Amino acid sequence: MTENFQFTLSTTDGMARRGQMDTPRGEIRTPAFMPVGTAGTVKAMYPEQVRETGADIVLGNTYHLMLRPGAERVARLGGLHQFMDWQRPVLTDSGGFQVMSLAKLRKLDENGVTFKSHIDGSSHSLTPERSIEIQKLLDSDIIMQLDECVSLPAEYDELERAMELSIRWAERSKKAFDNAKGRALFGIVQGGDNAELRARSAAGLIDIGFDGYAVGGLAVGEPQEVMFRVLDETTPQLPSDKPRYLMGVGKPDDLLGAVGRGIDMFDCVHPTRAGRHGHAYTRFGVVNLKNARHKDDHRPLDEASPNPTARRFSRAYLHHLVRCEEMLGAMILSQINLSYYQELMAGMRNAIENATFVQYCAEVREGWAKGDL
Ligand code: PRF
Repeated sequence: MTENFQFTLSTTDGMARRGQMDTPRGEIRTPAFMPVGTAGTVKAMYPEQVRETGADIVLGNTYHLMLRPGAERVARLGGLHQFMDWQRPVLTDSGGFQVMSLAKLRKLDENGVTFKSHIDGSSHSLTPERSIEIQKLLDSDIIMQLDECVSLPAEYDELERAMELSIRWAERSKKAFDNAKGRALFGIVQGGDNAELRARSAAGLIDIGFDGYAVGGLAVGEPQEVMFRVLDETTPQLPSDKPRYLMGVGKPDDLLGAVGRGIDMFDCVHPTRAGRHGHAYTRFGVVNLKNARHKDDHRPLDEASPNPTARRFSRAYLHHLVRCEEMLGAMILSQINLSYYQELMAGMRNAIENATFVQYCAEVREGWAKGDL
């Protein structure tokens, strides 16, 4: 354990990196996948189950928690870790991205964003300073700057305006953060699908100086090959001694491709959301348990899985739970998907250590290509 946030890079294999973040609340092995715990819960999972899947850190959301139950209330109740009883590190997103995708009547200007809550229509505002204040009240370990994410495709002028605004907000965020002891502050690179804007964004953030650098503004409507091209152009612009976080990504194949392009951290609702919709991730790809072909299938999802839950229940039973919209179906499939994601991250970390990353990715993709059944 350490008093301060620290990132150590231990090995590289091509562009792929194996490292570790040390925080007062524990270590985070990288490449890392962070399950999303939007409202102070990784949906349908007990905190100890989240840990058992292999997660070192979870993500929380400024936007949701400021509206309900309120940041000041969480602080009075002892902070987010105490509130949800997850004692390991938490990263919180800054709120801007969620305002843009969820809130009503949004208005964005130089100072920040004002919006009406999607829950009760009440008015709120979020500035770079208030976002940092909320994330401190939540007692977040890794704090994100407020930024503006533009969905793709977009015009150059719009991407440039949002990127430059995000740099000015980065500067204000850094000032408000004020080197809070034991916590980290990450800047967010914007610039859409434009290499020159991405380079200017990275340079502006590096000038200000952050504990880590996120790549935002991807997985917002562009094809995977565009996202990969932007990563090829962007990660070489970032300091090699700081963690790099690709926000809101992704599916298993995105994770392999992004780690191979120098990304260290990910978060995504996909594994838990897909689970709640009856989709299971296995070594042989995605299984849609809603499908009638599973009705009489007594076999488990994967009899050779290292995850006991994936060996335990028959496909017929999982199909039944999903068809009946039983809560246990969502619980089991969320556990299975998060376990699969963490297996994949552990496999990549191990492969980087052994300098077999490319080979590992090929083997994993071969399994997916075989398909289920
Ligand atoms: N900015 C922030 N959060 C995000 C994104 C972003 O660009 C994305 C984009 N994939 C997901 N979450 N602050």
